[in-house]
Amino acid sequence: MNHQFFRLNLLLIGFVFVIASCQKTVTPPAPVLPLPTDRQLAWHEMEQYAFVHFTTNTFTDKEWGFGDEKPSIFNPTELDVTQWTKTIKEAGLKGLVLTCKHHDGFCLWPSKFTEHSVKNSPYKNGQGNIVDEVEKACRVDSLKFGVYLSPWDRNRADYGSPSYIEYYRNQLKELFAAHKPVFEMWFDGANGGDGFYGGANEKRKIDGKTYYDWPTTLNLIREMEPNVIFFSDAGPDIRWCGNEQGYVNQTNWNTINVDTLYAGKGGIQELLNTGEENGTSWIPAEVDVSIRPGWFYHAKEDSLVKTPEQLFDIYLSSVGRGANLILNIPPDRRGLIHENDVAALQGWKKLIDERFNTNLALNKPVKVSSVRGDTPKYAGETVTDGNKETYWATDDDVQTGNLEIDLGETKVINYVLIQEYIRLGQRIKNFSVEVEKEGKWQEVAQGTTIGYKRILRIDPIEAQKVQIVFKDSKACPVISNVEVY
Ligand code: FUL
Repeated sequence: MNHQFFRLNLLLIGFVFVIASCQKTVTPPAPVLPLPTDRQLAWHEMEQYAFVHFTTNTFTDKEWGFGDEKPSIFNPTELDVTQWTKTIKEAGLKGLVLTCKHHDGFCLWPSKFTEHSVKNSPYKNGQGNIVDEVEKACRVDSLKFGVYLSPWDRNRADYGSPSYIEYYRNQLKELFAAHKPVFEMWFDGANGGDGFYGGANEKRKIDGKTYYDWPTTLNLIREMEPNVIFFSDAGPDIRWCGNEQGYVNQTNWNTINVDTLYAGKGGIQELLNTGEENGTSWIPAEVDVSIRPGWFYHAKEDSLVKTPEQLFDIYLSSVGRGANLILNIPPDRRGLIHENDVAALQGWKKLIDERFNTNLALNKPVKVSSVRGDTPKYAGETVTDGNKETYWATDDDVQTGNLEIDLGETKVINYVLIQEYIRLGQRIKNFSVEVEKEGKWQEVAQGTTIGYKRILRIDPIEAQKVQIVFKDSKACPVISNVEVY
């Protein structure tokens, strides 16, 4: 009897042990700091949106208005903001940032703090409000709306003195009270010195670091719009990519040291272009580039609109390198996006749709070098399940590894897309893409960082199996998605 009881007990203990080990909880990888905020994550997911430059420059054929332009010259005769938003939406862009005021100081809304605005222009006999019209059209087309308000103002007599800062803040308050939500606020660092300045016609120098007292201004806006993303050369939410040609470096860290940025040391543009592996802040890059040579519309540039193929290259060197793209599309003097620009955008969208039409890796089996805690939660198939919230990870002490995807049949491969689960930080430093040829692995592409998204173009090659080899990482790899086209 005793003996039997002992055996029963043993059985029970064994059973409990089996159950416990089946349910063993494997902790998620520890985050690699710094991490993106929720609003930065939402911004990453937008990937691409439009910039719209429109002001008196459109009518004077200038890029930087001096500030002495008469509001009477601002006369778009066929302005139709719904044509802008329709074009932008159909191009696959997710938002629109409008130059509510550029360096010339002319306001596209009837600001109560200045006479230098649409209210003194022939547009709608001074009754128009282009900021409002654009914002409303964005809502109709489900585009997010963003604001550009140039800190440098070549029209204002008091530019350079404390009263201008009050003026600037009043305008921000005016804009943010009237328009909600605003997804991005673009602070332009340009400050060329000379200007009209209420008739002074002189050069004015300000100390960009102290004059604007940015912390106070940003707090003020943040209180009105908690989720707004601030763009400037140095962040705080997103950074300039260091050029206006349409690319970030192949190595693109979302992390950077704010100290280095503000110190304004030599090589700052290069630094902005790459970020810093051990940067202490998450400040990802935004690539700003115009569809034309200039930021504003000039008839002489009608033949110089970027081709769909050029725009596609820009897509790969911005979104395809883990940055976001803000593509400028400037309306013409009629107040419409020119036919050539519309055609280029349509062609570009067609290329993207064609080239990324069928994800050959979707729901395909994945063999991996190892799985975190040997649990299905972190298995290889998480990268082909079409769900960005699930991810493959290895144990903490494993910082290399590979994912092998079987496409099921031989296909021509042109692009490989990889995403890190950046909610846990950016990790990968070095990787390669290989395809199986006659039983041997052949390297077809190699890369450094991944971040939110990395797209590699490869010379078209036929293969059934593709593998990604992670060679170096700041911590265990955490990969949420792989697509093959
Ligand atoms: C620059 C400005 O000076 C250009 O005119 C344009 O607005 C561009 C986006 O930023 O700093």
